[in-house]
Amino acid sequence: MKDTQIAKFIKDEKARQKKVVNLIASENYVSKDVLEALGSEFTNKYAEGYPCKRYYGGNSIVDKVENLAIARALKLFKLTSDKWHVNTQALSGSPANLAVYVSLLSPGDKVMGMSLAHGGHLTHGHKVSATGKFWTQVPYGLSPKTEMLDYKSLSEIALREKPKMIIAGFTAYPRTVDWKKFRAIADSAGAYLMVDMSHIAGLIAGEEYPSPFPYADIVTTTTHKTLRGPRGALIFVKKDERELDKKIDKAVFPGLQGGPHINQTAAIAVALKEAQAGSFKKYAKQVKKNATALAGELSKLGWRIISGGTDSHLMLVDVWMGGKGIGGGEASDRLEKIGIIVNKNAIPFDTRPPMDPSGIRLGSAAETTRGKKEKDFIKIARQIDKVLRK
Ligand code: DSN
Repeated sequence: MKDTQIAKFIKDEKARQKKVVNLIASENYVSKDVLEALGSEFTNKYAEGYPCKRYYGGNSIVDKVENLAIARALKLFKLTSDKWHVNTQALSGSPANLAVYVSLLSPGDKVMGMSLAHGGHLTHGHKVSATGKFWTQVPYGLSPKTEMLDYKSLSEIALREKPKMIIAGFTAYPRTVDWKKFRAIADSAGAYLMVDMSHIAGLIAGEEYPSPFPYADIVTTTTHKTLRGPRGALIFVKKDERELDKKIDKAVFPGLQGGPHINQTAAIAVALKEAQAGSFKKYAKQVKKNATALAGELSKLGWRIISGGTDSHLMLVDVWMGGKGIGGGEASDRLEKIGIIVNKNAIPFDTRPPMDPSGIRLGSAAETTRGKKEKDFIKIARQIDKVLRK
């Protein structure tokens, strides 16, 4: 590369990534093939529109790429094109979710989503997000007793508020979600059910987490977390007489975006193929085993794990422990000093501010990609314990 400044930054970042222990639950390490596709000549191409319906010439190869990405996405999640449609063009998770709002709802409609403080995402209707400014969030949270989803209370909220859409799927909820119960709740309120499976997509692909597809109307996902692809998103839409698929496509383009990033689509296609391999199944299994080992050891060492454990790749650790410990901000800083990268995170019913909450969120996906096993995660837990003790 001729640009020596950027070349140096790339080299430095590569070295940093190699050196640290990465426990950011939403990050992962992609393959060389994914990087190659992302850095390919497809970045030069404008492709506004959809396969065989483009506004620019020269898209015959691009069409093949997008069609292949769609076919691989369907295959990975055991879907067929007569029942499900896939849009591969949303640039990342937030625009994908916004496209769902724009296509299914009218401004001001009620959307029932988990509050950010309990593990929902900004785009599930939080007031600082466009989704909370133009639509009305009906928030739900976790049970104060179990710190888990309480479907009875969800059902009561849904029946009382009659939201037009219910969102299931979270950024900081470690437990298994009962999609079937969400479907029943959505039906009782006459609401669409949207599942945001961004965090757990790789676990679902590896059959380590229940699939939401038998129950959801729409499933969105980012492609760069447990799925281990490039940054990007997919929107899966159930095909039926409501023709939601056509609405979603229109909302993405021309509603919210111009030309898709076909280099990104090509890289997503590569990742989707990688995720079909037997080795990815093993990976997903190990991700869960490693998270269980990390949570188990931290718990043994006296740290409070929110909800008592994890059924996925992530966990929330209460490092404040009602004043006996330290804040999440300080915890994250202390850990970074010894090369362990985490993010500070609110815990349910947190009494501390978002910039220095009571918890940290830990995930096992990235370090599992680097080959770490349970014994390594037990060692990491012991390092964390040593550094976080007051
Ligand atoms: N920032 C992502 C996460 O860490 O979960 C969600 O957008």
